This record gives sequence, C-alpha cells and structure tokens, in this order.
Amino acid sequence: MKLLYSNTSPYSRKVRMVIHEKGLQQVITSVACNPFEEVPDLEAANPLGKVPTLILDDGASLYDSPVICAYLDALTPGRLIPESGRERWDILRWEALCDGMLDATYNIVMEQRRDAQEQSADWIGQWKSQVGRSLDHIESSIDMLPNQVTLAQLALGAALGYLDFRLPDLDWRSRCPALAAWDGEFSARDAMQNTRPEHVHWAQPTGESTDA
Ligand SMILES: N[C@@H](CCC(=O)N[C@@H](CS)C(=O)NCC(=O)O)C(=O)O
Repeated sequence: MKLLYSNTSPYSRKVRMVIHEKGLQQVITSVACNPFEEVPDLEAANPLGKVPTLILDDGASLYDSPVICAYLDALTPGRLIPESGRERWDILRWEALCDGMLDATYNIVMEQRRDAQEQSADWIGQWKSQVGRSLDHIESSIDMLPNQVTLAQLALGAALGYLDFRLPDLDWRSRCPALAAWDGEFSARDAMQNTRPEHVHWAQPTGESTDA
C-alpha cells in the first residue's frame, strides 16, 4: 500500500499515527507530496487532490482520513475503533469533533494566507468560535475518553498539534488546563513524536509557504 501524505497535514498525521499504533509501517510506503502543487499520482487516485490518500495494492484508492483510519484499523486485531456497540459511535463522534475543529483551524490558516484586504473577518470569527466551543467541550469532557488508546485520542492529538503548529498565539493551554495536562502526557507517545509536523519549504516560485 502507498500513502500519499504531507508532513504538515494534520489529517495525514492522524492516519500516520494509526499506522504507528497498529504497527503497519512495514506494509505501507509513505510518499510525501504537496497537494497545493500539481501531483498527477494524487489527482489520479483522488479527484479531490487531497492528502491523505491511500492507494491499495490492487490500485484502488481510499480517502478521506476517517475512511483510511477505519480501513487500516480493520486490518489487524487490537481495534482503535470498537467494532460495535455504543462505544463505537462515541469514538467516531470524538473523531468527528476533533476533525471539525481541525477543519475550522485549517480554514483560518488558509484564509489568513490571503491578501489582507481579501480576508473575511466574519468567517475567521466564525471559525475561531467553532474552535473555542470545541475546546471548551473537550475540556469539560476529557474524563470521558476511554482508558485505552483509541482513534479518539489520536484525532485529538493531531488536532491539538495542529493548533500548536499553525496558531500558537491562540494559547489554548491557558483556556483548557485539563486538556493541556492530557496533551502533556499524550504527546510523549511514539506515534505523536514520530509524526511531528515540520516547517517544510516546498520550492515555490513566489517563495511562499503553501503547505497545509
Ligand atoms: N476531510 C479530509 C480533509 C483533507 C484535507 O483537507 N487535506 C488538505 C491538506 S491538510 C489538502 O490536501 N488540501 C489540498 C486542497 O484542498 O487542494 C480528510 O479528513 O482527509
């Protein structure tokens, strides 16, 4: 299998964390690419041209990140997503919440890259409210996470890591001390340490950073 990913993409990070937790590194070749450039392999595999995209051994492809995570999880025993019952829906809801917080953060990052006069303060305000409400909700329900590691914790780690990486001024730790304590411990995990985003500078004619 081949994973098309970007080092700075938080959705890719969640998938790469699943690969680590499930011990699938040997069966997946990870290929870094910049989805904001023309990448024929990526566009052929995923008409949306987004990372992460997983290409299976028979040439079929899977996207987006929740689909890839569920597929990889089902490959081996020791599930990150419970197979049935209420627990399954709880974990998928956690993933949806963390991914939604990521969507809002990503939108802010992209909007703030536009020329100042083209940016919408209304939209940025709306996305910041979504992030703030999500953080408050997670802060008050962090004790509801299961004791064993599931996809919920991986999605949360990826979302908080992206806030640190792209919006450090938001200072979510001051707002959410319980979450900060949780993150302090969880960040030490191999899956988090081995997937940390780095400032990648793809060759751009303008010299601007256009990675996620
Ligand atoms: N819902 C998708 C979101 C994927 C996504 O937006 N990826 C970004 C990088 S973080 C991307 O490839 N953007 C390129 C584009 O929008 O053209 C998922 O969960 O995989």
